[in-house]
Parts: sequence; structure tokens; C-alpha cells
Amino acid sequence: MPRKARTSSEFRDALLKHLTYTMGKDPEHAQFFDWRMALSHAIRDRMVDHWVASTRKTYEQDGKRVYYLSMEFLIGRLLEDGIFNLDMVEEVKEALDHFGMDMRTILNDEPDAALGNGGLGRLAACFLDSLSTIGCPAMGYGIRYENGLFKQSFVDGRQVESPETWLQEPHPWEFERPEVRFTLGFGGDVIYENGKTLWRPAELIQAEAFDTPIIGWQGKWANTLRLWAGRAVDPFDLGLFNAGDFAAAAEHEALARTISRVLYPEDSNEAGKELRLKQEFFFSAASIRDILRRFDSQHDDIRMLPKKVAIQLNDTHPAIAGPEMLRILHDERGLSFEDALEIVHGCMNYTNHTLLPEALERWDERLFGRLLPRHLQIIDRIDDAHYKAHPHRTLSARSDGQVKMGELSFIVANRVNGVSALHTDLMKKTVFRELHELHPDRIVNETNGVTPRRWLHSCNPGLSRLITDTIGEGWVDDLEQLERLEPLIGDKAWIERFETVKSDNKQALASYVAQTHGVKLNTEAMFDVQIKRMHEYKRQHLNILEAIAHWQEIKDNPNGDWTPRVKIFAGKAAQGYHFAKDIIRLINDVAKLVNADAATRDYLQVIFLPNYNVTLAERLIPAADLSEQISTAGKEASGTGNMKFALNGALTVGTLDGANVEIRERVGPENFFLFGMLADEVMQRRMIHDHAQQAINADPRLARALNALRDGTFSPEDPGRYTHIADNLTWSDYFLVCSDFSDYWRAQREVDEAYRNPEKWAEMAALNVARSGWFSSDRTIRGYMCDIWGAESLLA
Ligand code: B1H
Repeated sequence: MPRKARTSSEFRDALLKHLTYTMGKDPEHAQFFDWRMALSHAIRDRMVDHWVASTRKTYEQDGKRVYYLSMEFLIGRLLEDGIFNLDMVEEVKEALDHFGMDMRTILNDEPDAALGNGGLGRLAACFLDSLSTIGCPAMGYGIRYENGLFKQSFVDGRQVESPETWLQEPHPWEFERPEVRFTLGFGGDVIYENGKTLWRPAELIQAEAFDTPIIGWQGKWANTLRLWAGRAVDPFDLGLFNAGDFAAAAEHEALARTISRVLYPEDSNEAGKELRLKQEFFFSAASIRDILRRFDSQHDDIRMLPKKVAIQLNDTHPAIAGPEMLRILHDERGLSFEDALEIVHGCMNYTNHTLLPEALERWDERLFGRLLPRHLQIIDRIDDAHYKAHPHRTLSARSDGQVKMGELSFIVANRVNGVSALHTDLMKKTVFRELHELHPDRIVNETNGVTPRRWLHSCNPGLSRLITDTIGEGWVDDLEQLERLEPLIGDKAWIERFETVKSDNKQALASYVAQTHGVKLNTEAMFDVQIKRMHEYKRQHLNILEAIAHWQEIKDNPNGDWTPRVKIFAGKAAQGYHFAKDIIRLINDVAKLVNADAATRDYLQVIFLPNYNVTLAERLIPAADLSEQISTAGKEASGTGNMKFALNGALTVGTLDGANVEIRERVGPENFFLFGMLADEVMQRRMIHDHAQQAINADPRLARALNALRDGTFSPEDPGRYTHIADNLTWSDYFLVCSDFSDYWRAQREVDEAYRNPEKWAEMAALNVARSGWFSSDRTIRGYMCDIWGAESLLA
């Protein structure tokens, strides 16, 4: 289909048609909502043309298909993304203009689909975008949570959670597929009949499919995101199972509704709850059935499966897909266990996203056995088979009364990957050391990436325009072309345009903050941004402690020649993570005092923006001067926010952790503010029993900042409020905030110094942009296609 073949009046007609016939409104009485829905439907129609064509081609070509199984897809808003990917910005503006409507206002009316917690879910969303842009036949499978990640607000500086209700309004992007339903079970028992082992679940539930088209750049290809919703099975089926048992029937009804109700809000922390295991089995089992059904519709030889199907497990959350597929092939289809295992092994791959022990999924075997009795037996047989192949090894997916999903995934998978070079290296040396010795070719690295469509082209139109004016628009799906900007960086006129873009973005953010929060930000100051989930290992408390020490120093010498800064934070804490919530409160209390301090407020402002989500990230990242990536080395598997900032021309102050290592290598060490211990130094340092006190004794600034936490400076009405944070840092400090403080302080003063030379700063920032092309998720997906899936693009 030739691009922009349709005229704008045609699009105007389409818009009006949807306003009239889909929404039942005339333009005089239509609300923003009606316009947004009409526009979404008109855009969706354009997507569907491409979608149908891609699906047809996928069936015709019968190439290998990729299935990405993920508990989370943090997709954010879809309308703007669709308009940009279809290259229809001007057309849409014109059409809306004609009706006296403003595009921005309409776009801002869309709720943010927050079906994920943080980086892991956002990565899945970036991958979908890249799979479609590349034209790799693929499908994402997940859960259609009625309530996504909670909304965050502050009351007296404290985080308060409320439910997220994105589905309360009609969601225009999904297609309900009532014909695609699978009945799944839990519990019950395992019976032996005519030499066969069969699982007879006691509790039944249906999974119903909802499909969202995922359109790639310029609409050349579109894949599907298929999300499963829980439904009660019909009364006849129920009758078959529990005739007359009304209590069980009621429980079943409740479960059906509950299973896709909420996203578990734990990021990098495993809750071990029964409902969570049910959710995992629910969507994994439905997806496996769907995959097998589709395969069967085109092939008769199940041994062909690994040639036609690659399944990616996004962390261990869908790991039960392996045993479930084995159960179907062996128990239901009669393949030998060995043959079935070989087929499953040929299809499955596993991505590990964290080494944090508390995030590695383990299930109590009694809970597991009660819900999935047959799968427990199958996991034992997988273990036996592995043991037979590698005698004298006691390694197991089952031990100490637990089912270990990491080990299980590793054993079942054909390829196991980490998400940055450092993380993959640490995987080999730590959590999977022994398994890696047995299977030295299994672990591969695929450093994460981010989609340049959302994270540059659409979120930063000013920079996008400058880049396109300079090198043409080829960079949007070939991001390494950004290196062609490098020769321009010495050009005064060009670098001035680059600076103007940043300062316009800062202005835009400042007016948004003024409007929504009534705070006036100093746009002359450096915008220093830390936005991510709240977690001790991410060390937002290191950042705020440095801010406190800095504030104290400014107060000592208010006439000093300080470099003005605005420190911006955003991020949610898991409901039950009290320490993280206390850090939020501390930052809010510090903000309150510091922003009101007439002696210092020209030099230092602190603000914590509530309800961090994809949309807020899209506003903040283009406006940032400084990106805070300060995790304890060895703890952040990759980070992806770090890449978005660099790509949008922020400089990083960071540790050698996760993908920071590779970012620094690529942008050049002279364009990156490095500080802190290395991963192995961290391990050494922890051996010193009084590491924190030594650090405090050696750095009076740190001691003074900690004192301010203890003496109630930031909570005069409740002076003891932050004592426990100071105590934790002094007496335990597992994440080595104190030990890294002095070096962080040093790096921050270098940042101050550098910012005082705007031209030099702009050059460094522009080099970050020009050299970040490698961090496109297109590059990452090509890596998976080649090293893991053996899949090919169907675009000519
Ligand atoms: C990441 C998670 C995670 N790693 C458990 N692990 C969850 C673990 O609901 N749960 O139980 C949810 C999420 N998320 C992140 O993945 C890493 O911390 C980041 O460093 C990384 O960039 C991201 C994508 O690979």
C-alpha cells in the first residue's frame, strides 16, 4: 500500500463517520472522550489493513513464529504511538483542526495501559514494537488485568495507593475473541488409566482471548498482543465436575473473575502467593494450547514443532509453560516422555532479569502440588532425566521442599539469556554457576534496548525533527545512523539548535509541573532526574542524602558560586515495602523544607512527582540534563531508562552496573560521570563488618547528612521519623550507600563543574545521542532472532 495514498479529506470523513456511527454523537455535542474514541477507531482501521495482510503472509510463508510469554506488558498509551507509526501526524492534526480540536488534548485523554511494574514489562512492550518493525512473525501472550499497576498519590508526603481502572472506559484497541477460549484446571488428582497417566483437575476456568494489533514503523508489518481474561466455564461443564456442590461452584465463579483482576505490584520481589501461581499457570497454559492449536492447523507432524515455534519465557513467571507443554505431548498425545521433552526443549528459551535472591521464584511444593499435582510429577521426571544425563550432580529444580523456577527454566530451555554483558557474566559466575558448567553453550547475552519510535521519535519531536533535518529519517528504524550526527557536533549553529531543543523540552516540563502541581521549576538549572521503581538497590536514598549534604553546604555559604539544580524523582514502591515507602516520604519532606528555604532555593529544588508511568517518563526524559543510574554494582541487571536518557541527550552519573557499562563504553568515558565500587569490590566490601561506620567516619559531609535524619530536621513534628533510615545505613547498609557516598559526591561536583560550560555540556550530550544507536530494541530483537530463535523477517 503506498504511503499517504489517502487524502486528508478522506481521513476527515473517516473520523466523522466514527464519531457518528461508532460513538453516536454529532460534532456539536461530542466530548473529548468521543473524539478520542472516534480518532482511535479511525486509526485502528488503518492498522487493521496492515494487520490482516501480515497475518495472511505469516500463514502463507509458514516460517518460524516467535511467542513472547510475559506476565507484564507495560505498553502505555497507544493512540499517539499508532499515529506516529502510521506516519499520520500531519493528516490527523489537519483533520482535527478542521473540527476545531487540538491533537495534544485528545491524545492526553487516553489512559495509560499499565499492565506491568517496571523495566521487565516495558522491555516486553519495546520488544513487541521492534518485532513488528522488523517484520518478524510474532505474538505476545499475557494477562488482561482489569486493574493494572496501582495509582500513586501522596498524603502528607506518604504514598497512598488506589486501584488503576483503565478498563472502566471502553478500550478501543482490543478485539474480543469469544471464539478463542480454553478451559483450564487446577487441583484435583492424577489418575492412572489403561497405562496412561491423566490429570483430573477439580476446579475449572476459561481463558478468553483479547487481541491488540501492534503496528510497526510505517505500518509495514503488524503482530498481535493476545491477552487472556478469566471467565467462568458454562454451567454445563461445571455440572460435569461438581454436581450439586454449590460451595465449590461459587468459589469457581469467584476465581474466574479474580484470576485476571490485578497485577501483582511486586517488582523484583517474589510474593509466593497462591493466586500468583494460578495466574502464571492460567496464561501459560492458555498460550501453550493456542500455540499448539495454531501449529496443528498447519502441520501434522508434532516433531516439526521446534522448527516452527520459538517460545521466549520472560523471566520465570511463565516457566510452567514447559511442564504444561510436556504434559500435553506426553499424557494427552501419547509421545514418549523423552521425545516430548526433546520437543519442548527445542522450543523454549528463558530470559533471566535479576540475580536478586528475593526475586528468584520458588514455590512451596505443597502449594504447588495441591494446585498442579501432575506438573509436580513432571518436574521430577525432568529432574531425573537431567540427572541421568549428568550423573553425580545433585542439582535440581526440586529441593528443600521447594520448586525452583529458575533451575527448572534453565534445564528446560534451549537458550538462557541475560540482559546486559555484566549481568550475563554474573549469571555464569553466581546463580547458574553449576548449570553453566554442565551446559556451557546455553547462556547467551542479549543486551536490552528500547524502541526509538516511542522513546525518541514520538516523545521528543523537537530532537526528532533536528535529527531528521540533519541526516534524513532513516534513523527511526536504523538507529545506528545517529552516528552520522557526530561530524555536526563541532558545528556551532547545529549545537545551538540542539541546546534549544533541550531548553524547550525543559520549559514544556516546567509548565506541565506548574499546571499539575503548582510548583515552579527553575529552567535555568540542571534537571537531574531519577525515575524508576523505588528499591534499596536502586539507591534513591543515596541521591537524597547527597542532596541533603549539598543543601547543608549551600546553607553554610549562601553566597557561593553554586551550580543550580532541580532534583526530580518519580517512582512507585510496592505496597508492602515499608523502607522504600519511607524513602519516598523522606524525599517529600526534604523537598518541603528545601524548596521553602529562601537561602538555597535558587540553587537547589527537589520534587517527587506522583504516579510515575510510561506517559510521565515520556515527558521527563526529553527534558533531563542528568540521568541518575546509581544502583549498587551487580544489582541492576540492565536498566533501560539509562538508555532512554542517553538517547535523549542527558548525561549519566552512574555506577558500573547493568547496561551502564556498555553505555559508557559506547558514549565514551569522557562523556559519562562514573563513580562507585565495581561488582567484585562490592562483594569484598561487604566482608568488612563495619564498612558503613568506616565510611561515615571518613566523610564529615555524610555524617552530617545522616545526623539531619536523626535530629528531625526534616520532620520537626515527628523527629524520630527517619531515625531508622539513618540506623539502617549506619549499622547494616547492605546496599553500600555509605561506602559509595564520597565518590558519588565527587562525581556530582564534577557534574556541577561540567554544567557550567554549556557549550561543552551540549557537545557531550549530543555525543550521547549520536552514540546511543546500538541501544535500539531493534538491535536486541535481531540478536534474539539470530542467536536464540532462528527466526526470520518476512519483510522483503
Ligand atoms: C527486572 C524483575 C521483576 N528484573 C519479579 N526482575 C517481578 C521480577 O512481579 N514480579 O514478581 C517483576 C519484575 N524486573 C528488571 O528487568 C531489572 O531489574 C532491570 O534491570 C532490567 O532492565 C529489566 C528488563 O530486563
